[in-house]
Amino acid sequence: MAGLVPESVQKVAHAALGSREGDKLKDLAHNTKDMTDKDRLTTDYGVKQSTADDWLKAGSNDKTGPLLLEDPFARERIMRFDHERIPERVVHARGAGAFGKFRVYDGIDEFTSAPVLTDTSRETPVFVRFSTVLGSRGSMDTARDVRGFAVKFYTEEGNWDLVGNDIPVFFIQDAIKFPDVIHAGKPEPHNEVPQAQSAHNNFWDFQFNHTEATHMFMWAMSDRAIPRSWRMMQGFGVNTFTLINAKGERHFVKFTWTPELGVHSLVWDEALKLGGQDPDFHRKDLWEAIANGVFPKWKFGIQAIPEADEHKFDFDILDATKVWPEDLVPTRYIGEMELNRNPDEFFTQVEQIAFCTSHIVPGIGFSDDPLLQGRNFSYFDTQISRLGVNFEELPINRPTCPVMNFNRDGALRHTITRSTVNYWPNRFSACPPATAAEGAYVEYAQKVAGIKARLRSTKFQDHFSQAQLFWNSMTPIEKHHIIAAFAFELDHCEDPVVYSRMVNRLADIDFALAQTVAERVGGDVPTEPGRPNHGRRAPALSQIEFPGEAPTIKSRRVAILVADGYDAVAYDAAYAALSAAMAVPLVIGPRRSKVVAADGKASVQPHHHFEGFRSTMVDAVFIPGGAKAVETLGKNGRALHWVREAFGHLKVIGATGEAVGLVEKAIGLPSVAVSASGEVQESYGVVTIKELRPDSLGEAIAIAKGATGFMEKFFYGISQHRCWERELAGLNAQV
Ligand code: HDD
Repeated sequence: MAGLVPESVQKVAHAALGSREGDKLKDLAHNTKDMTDKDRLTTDYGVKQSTADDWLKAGSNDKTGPLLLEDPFARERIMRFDHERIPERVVHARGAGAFGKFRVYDGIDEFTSAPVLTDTSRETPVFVRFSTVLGSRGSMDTARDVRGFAVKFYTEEGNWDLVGNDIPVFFIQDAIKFPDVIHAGKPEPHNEVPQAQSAHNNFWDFQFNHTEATHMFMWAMSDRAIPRSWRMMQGFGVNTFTLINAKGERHFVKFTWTPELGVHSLVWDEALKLGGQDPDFHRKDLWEAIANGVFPKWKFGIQAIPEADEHKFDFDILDATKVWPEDLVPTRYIGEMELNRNPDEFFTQVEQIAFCTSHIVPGIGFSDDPLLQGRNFSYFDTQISRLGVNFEELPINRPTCPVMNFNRDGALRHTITRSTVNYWPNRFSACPPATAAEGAYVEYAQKVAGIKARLRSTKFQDHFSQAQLFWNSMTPIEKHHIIAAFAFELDHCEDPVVYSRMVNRLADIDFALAQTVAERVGGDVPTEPGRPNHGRRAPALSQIEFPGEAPTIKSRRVAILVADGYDAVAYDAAYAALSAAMAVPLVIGPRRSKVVAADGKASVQPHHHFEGFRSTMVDAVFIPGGAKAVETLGKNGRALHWVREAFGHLKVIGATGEAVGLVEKAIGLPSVAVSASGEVQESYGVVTIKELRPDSLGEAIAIAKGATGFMEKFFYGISQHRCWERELAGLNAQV
């Protein structure tokens, strides 16, 4: 029955069933039921029900009468409903995810014996959950926050959970501080305000009181904290792990995911508006991309340091508040992950998935990173409170390889293990421990020596060098955004102690940064730097300078604004070219019912109307000409706002014929040279031409710098995500 079971899900699922990727799908099939029109309503104990509408009553046709408690059907429905919720995650409550596959293409036998990272013929099924940290389960997707990036690899040797973030460092060095950093960031205890925001007194009070957080809060104020899409974020394991090879040699490693689509962010005003206009923006974005077959991909990279070199750096490589700069330890990309299947049911798959950093497979190990070791305790513990002690038995969590042991009982145990013994050793030699040759996890024989004390090594005490490195590595635009972010955040702190101390802390990073922010938010403007800036840079930290992949507009949403009398030839040409480039053209009109073209013959049914859908939800805007259409749009305040707001958010705007005048009217800036000349013209990301005809498109549209055609220039602009020159020139209208 069409629509009852999501089609996109079935399509990919069937394609994958014959492969190793399909192993998890086959496993899940044991617990998956499709609801069909052949099904009949039953109770949980299987008895068919005659109605879902009326509680059993003692009454008559004239008098309804009281409900009877004896009604088992009604009681079951209400009781089940009353208990539908489980505790939301104490952090990262808001999120969504998808299934996919991972394959290593450059096996790293020299570092590890883990087949998931060495066997290039293997496909490993994965489930990935993305999240925000601070907000509760119903909060908005676009809040300024760190994003979680948690990957469960269902390997043939057991589950490996790599539970990372989109920012490579963390606020604290030692796990014992986690409750403090989270309490300070979550809504304040007296009034539970604010929701999903770091812009409040307690968050910044904590940051000031913990100099170790300095590096991380710089990242959190950068554009990394307002991603355009989960598909356009990097992911980082953050902690230092180890890899052990077949010879028993150990390396320290950090893991990285880098997206095929480049690393891109929203602009802040847009993120704020989307929070209200489309709070599900990120989860819908992921779903839509997968449903449309534009599967997001990430390259998987490692940075490796031989055990013997552990102390060769001026930072401690086990300190999660530090990156390993690429000029010292380059990233080697060795594999690729693709997400290609949306979940069937949110609760049983996304809500019940349980990640544990302690879940690693042979060939991978922990390090003495004091944050990681605490995490290894916390995740297991939290799953017991969220899901119960048998959480690993839930379909989404259980491994695709055999599981057998003497763990027994507990709430909601449902594996039935047939055996007369439940202990080891036993007289039957049932279920003995495995040998190394059989693939047992054997701990690395690490030498441990020292005193028992609550200590942190000396190198953990440097809290500023890398905060400066990060700031120095930003482009002018990124610096501008960070300043604006501090100005916003500290403006929301009402306690002068909080904002004035924080402004002074900024002087430890950069004098000019501190001065500018102080002027905006109040507090004493610092008169001298807190400490000298070492001046070093690491360009790979900048998301604008980060070496990108080939430019693409795949999956970018492009609005085409129409009204009655639109130029159908330009519209058709643009629509076809966008679809061919795998972008998502969205037609927006004054109404959702049919809009007729200038020739009186062609027509289109818009996907949305100007009020219902906003410019914040698209990446670029195209307006075909047509005198009557443009006249209508020019009188429509919301349509004009659309163009002005898209311009203010630095989006590329394409206009042909009469529509060029509309753009001029909406943005009203003489410095943006707009003209409907015969030639293609481009000025600060506004691309114009007098007439767009299919023959002016060329055979294939090259998305490359320096291209000359109208569509090529428009596409290249979109592929660059935003027109930063517009912002640098101070031309973005304040919308
Ligand atoms: Fe954590 C969830 C990432 C430090 C304790 N964390 C959680 C999730 C992500 C991270 C992505 C969501 C997983 C999911 O989608 O279900 N956490 C990190 C990173 C950290 C980090 C990258 C620093 C390197 N976390 C951290 C510490 C502790 C925790 C230091 C405690 C000592 N984190 C938890 C938790 C959560 C969690 C309370 C809540 C829900 C869950 O585990 O499953 O145990």
